[in-house]
Amino acid sequence: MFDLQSYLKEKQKLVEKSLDESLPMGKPEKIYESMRYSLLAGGKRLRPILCLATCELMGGNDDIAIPSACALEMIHTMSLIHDDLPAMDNDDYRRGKLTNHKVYGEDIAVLAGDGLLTYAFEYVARETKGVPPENVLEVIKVLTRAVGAQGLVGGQVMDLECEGKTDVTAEMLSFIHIHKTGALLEACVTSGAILAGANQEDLERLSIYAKNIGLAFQIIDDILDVTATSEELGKTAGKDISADKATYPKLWGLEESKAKADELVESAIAQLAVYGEKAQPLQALAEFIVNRKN
Ligand code: GRG
Repeated sequence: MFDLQSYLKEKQKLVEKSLDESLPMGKPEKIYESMRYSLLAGGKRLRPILCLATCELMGGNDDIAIPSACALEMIHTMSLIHDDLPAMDNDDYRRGKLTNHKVYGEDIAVLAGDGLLTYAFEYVARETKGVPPENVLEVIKVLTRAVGAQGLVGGQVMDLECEGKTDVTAEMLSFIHIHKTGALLEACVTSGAILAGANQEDLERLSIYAKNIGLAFQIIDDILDVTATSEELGKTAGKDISADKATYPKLWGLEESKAKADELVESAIAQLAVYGEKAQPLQALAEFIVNRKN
């Protein structure tokens, strides 16, 4: 019987250690402190773990995937730092700690995000070992696509544009979620597969898995914003309502939103059937996404 809790614990330990080593202090100290403050602030480390799990499923190992796994967490962390800025969502808490700009000031927080984003790509290019260079290049392509206007940036802009609007449609909401959250989660899965040398058929199957869990992840995020406490979330709960955000619970209600997330996870898991028992970690991670409490 696959034990997700011990799997997560083991992989989280590896990710924490690798992240700590990936970004040693440098000069000027203030920027390194600020980057490390957010990068090492905890979090579920779901993105790096998805990359490691997919790489393993496709016949690779942690050693070849860990630089990309760390880079994915650097990119995710930068997006959280910028998302929390007063010009964006204006949050005081993240991962149970004061947000980066609350500790280091807005100027340094912007730069810490920029520093983490650029370093992520240096880190993949510099540290990936035992993978053909064309596959490393492909991973960099996948990551850049997930970050830019075709991914996180585009999703965030649409999110900002929809704030306070009463006529947001399901299509607009899906656009936000697919780009703002789904694109990076998809990149976690596909980069892990590419590093292991997966073929086109596997890549397409795993992309569908990832697209489904990506959307489910953000639906659950929206639900938790309504149902969980700030202590459970490590950030201010109820923020979507106070900021008049476009969310699934707002459009469909809580129950239908949860049903949609369950349906998406079921479709994701269906893609894994061909891999049998080997896919247990990816299956359990998909289930974790809808059952999580933060
Ligand atoms: C990428 C250049 C560039 C700019 C950033 C601010 C921004 C553009 C995009 C926002 C992206 C964002 C914050 C999306 C929300 C994703 C999300 C659901 C985050 C929560 O993820 P968890 O629950 O958090 O995995 P932990 O703390 O566990 O890692």
